[in-house]
Amino acid sequence: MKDKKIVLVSCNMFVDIDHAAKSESRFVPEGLLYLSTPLLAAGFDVEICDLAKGDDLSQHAAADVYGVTGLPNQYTRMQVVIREIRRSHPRAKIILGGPFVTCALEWLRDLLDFDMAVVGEGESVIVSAVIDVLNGVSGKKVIATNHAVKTADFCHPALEKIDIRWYLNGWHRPINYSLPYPTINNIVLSRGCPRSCNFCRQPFGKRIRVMPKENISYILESYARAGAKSVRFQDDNWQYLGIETIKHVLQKLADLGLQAAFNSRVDDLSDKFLREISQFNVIKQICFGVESLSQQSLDAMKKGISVEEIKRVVGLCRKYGIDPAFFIMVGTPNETSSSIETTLDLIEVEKVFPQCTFLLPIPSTIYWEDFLKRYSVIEAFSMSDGWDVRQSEAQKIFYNISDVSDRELLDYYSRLKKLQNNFRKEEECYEKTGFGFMSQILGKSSGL
Ligand code: B12
Ligand code: SF4
Repeated sequence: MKDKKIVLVSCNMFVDIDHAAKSESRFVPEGLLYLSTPLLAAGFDVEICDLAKGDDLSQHAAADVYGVTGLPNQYTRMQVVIREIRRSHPRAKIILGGPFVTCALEWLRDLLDFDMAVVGEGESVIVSAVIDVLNGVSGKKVIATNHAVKTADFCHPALEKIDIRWYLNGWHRPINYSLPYPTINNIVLSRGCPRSCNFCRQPFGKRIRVMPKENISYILESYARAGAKSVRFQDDNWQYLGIETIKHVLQKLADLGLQAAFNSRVDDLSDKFLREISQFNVIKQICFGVESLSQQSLDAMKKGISVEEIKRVVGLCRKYGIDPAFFIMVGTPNETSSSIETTLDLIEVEKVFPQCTFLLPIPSTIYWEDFLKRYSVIEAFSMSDGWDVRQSEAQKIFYNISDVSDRELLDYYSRLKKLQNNFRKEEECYEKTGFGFMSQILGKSSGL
């Protein structure tokens, strides 16, 4: 088994793209790096193929096993990758995993061609899964890991398997205006969320687990050594890390000269906490999963927060010199013309960065069940691919459960996008050489 080659594939994604400069934001394939570590320790030859980077599957010599990951709007791209593997390497085995597979296997099982699928965290089972498929196990076998990684079992991500500098040289996302360039756009230090917002299907279960401090130091030191000036933590809620770990992270950031942003719920953020963290002078922005400023919407989505709390955290952040940013979902249930205007007013007056997307029904949520009353599973998956771009191009909302018309939601979305421009800074330092690749992606995206 030791001479076997495993290629881990991440599908490409369209997140923030600077069409004028022909550059795109870049995201480290973190999940695949955590899978690589046990595979390398078991003696396998491991390669990462990141299609967002312009990697071509054909550049990777034939592998014995391909592991393929994806997000819920990558169905079409996963399908293309799987077909390509089956065509060019018919004897190779395919293992699927990742957030999309974890919430949608029930529907993907009949639609995608694979040998084995892993539901949940992959690092504790990937070696045995690979050995099983190499020994001939097939037939779409499913392994459910039940959120198996315990704090003590967290391994280091195999950062040596990627060119970190490439990930640093992408377009500085508009939301990164508070952070110095270059930025690592995604680091996750914790797993699990005990809440139950009904639009969400985070893949790590309800039990919170936080990485050991030593692992965190390794990750931050590696990125700083590669030239990062800032990092964006993507934990669902940074409060879950606990104050001891948070202080360790803040001290490490200060020692390494890194600045940072993190995500938080509004109800968990106290004045005392902000006072403590602001003493380290490294946190420049906090992003809040606000979704909507309609209390009716928030209640319908079981978000468990109030409009007053949202307004409160904006003031708190300003008090401590930290920029607040909002994640907004366009088209939430019960959204009205008046709540849209309230949201836009607050964002404009308080100068809050609005990161926005149309509400996407995620498989296994009540919205997905409802979406499937209107479309077939294949239609629903295909529509999700390029979700925002396709709706803007079609000037049609694919899933409108708000109390306003499609036209009003499209107008709301474009007004939020325009407000983002107020934060835009001219960056001359990012790579603009991705022309061939970008035009290829953009061509594909407009043809979707
Ligand atoms: C960072 C992040 C992003 C980054 C992308 C980072 C990246 N390189 O993938 C950005 C900002 C681009 C992003 C965008 C989106 N995201 Co996002 N994102 C996250 C976030 C916050 C962390 C993901 C992460 O890095 N986790 C850490 C790594 C270690 O975990 P992991 O990748 O899941 O990998 C583990 C397992 O999944 C598994 N695994 C992964 N791959 C494979 C492959 C194999 C073969 C195997 C065996 C196992 C396996 O093992 C890994 C180790 O345990 C999660 C929230 C969360 N709690 O997960 C949301 C999340 C994944 N995103 C989500 C969504 C919906 C989106 C968007 C579709 C939002 C939108 N409407 O536009 C877009 C899609 C972008 C696109 N495709 O064009 C949802 C997905 C829901 C679901 N269950 O599928 C999540 C869970 C947020 C949520 N709570 O709803 N996202
Ligand atoms: S939206 Fe955030 S707080 Fe709500 S369940 Fe998902 S990860 Fe947890």
